Amino acid sequence: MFLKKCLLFKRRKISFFIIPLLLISLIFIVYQIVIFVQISNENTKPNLIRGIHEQESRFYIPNNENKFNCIRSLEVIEFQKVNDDYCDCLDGSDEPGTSACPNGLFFCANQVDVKNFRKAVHSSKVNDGICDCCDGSDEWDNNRVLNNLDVISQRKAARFQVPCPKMC
Ligand SMILES: [Ca+2]
Ligand SMILES: [Ca+2]
Repeated sequence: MFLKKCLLFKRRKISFFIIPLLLISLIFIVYQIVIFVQISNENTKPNLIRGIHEQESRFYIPNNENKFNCIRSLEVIEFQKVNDDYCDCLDGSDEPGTSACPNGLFFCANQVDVKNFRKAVHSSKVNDGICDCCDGSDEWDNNRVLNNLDVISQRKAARFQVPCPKMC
């Protein structure tokens, strides 16, 4: 009888330590998995600069001297001048995400055309207050135009102003 009680007591004592230890281990393992998935996702995502086509992302990596080579006009500028809202390259390639260059193109973040290419809009349409990309990515600074139409008029015209509704 005494031996049986001793065994029962030992089992309770062991379970008293084992269950919290298992729970802590489980939480630790889940935490490690979450961290691993986050790191994996960050490494596989291309580091896209606003407004560029992903096929041109290889051009938007600073060289060893932290410079950017204009894609077609071949000037070399400081990499920090990319998307600084001032046109430095003759071809406009340093301003893919702003309206600074008159000859630039802005690629919508989540919209493709009928040929499954990312939709491009002229750089003059970036932040002009009118939603040209269905995801509103061309209006990233959310600047409203002065004379905002009511929503019904916008729907009738099938043209929307900032704030852009999700249309993708
Ligand atoms: Ca620039
Ligand atoms: Ca626009």
